[in-house]
Amino acid sequence: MNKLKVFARSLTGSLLLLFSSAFSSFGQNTATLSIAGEVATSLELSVQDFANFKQISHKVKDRDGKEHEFSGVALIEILKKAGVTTGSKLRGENLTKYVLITAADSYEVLYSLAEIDPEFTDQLILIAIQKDGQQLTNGEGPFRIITPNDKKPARWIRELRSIKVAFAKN
Ligand SMILES: Nc1nc2c(c(=O)[nH]1)N[C@H]1C(S)=C(S)[C@@H](COP(=O)(O)O)O[C@H]1N2
Ligand SMILES: [Mo]
Repeated sequence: MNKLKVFARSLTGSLLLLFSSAFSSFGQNTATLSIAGEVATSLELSVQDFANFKQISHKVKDRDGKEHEFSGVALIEILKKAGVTTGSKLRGENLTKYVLITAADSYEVLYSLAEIDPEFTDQLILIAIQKDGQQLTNGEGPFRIITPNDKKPARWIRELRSIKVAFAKN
């Protein structure tokens, strides 16, 4: 084989590699989730980071009555990791803190800390990363809140990107 042929071959090989890696990541949403505000440590979490937390699955019915199993990590676990005032610290003025959750489309929803803390409630607020065993796709993921206890899914925020903890009072 002459040198030109070898060169052409390796060039084709690297181009193929380049395209295949570009296409395999195509459609895969690598957006991260930030946790900031009234926290001890701000966090920036990827889907991969979620493997470091306790995994929870929950079956819910969507608006058409179809059942789906969502899996991920409880919101409280992420807040604890960021050092938010939960448990015995959730008293006094800390009870005026809220969690503002913002999505890629600027949709926002709010929960009070007491609504999330297991010393106040048994309800689950899940940050799902999978639906029926598959990673959440664009338009829904990579992160979505699931609050099974809410009678309507308006706070089941899709594509959440940021969680901000703040004081409601001045
Ligand atoms: N990011 C984002 N999440 C959102 C909304 C939205 O507009 N943007 N709409 C909410 C409302 S009002 C409803 S009823 C549900 C609908 O969920 P579905 O699209 O899975 O049926 O998503 C909620 N999550
Ligand atoms: Mo809605």
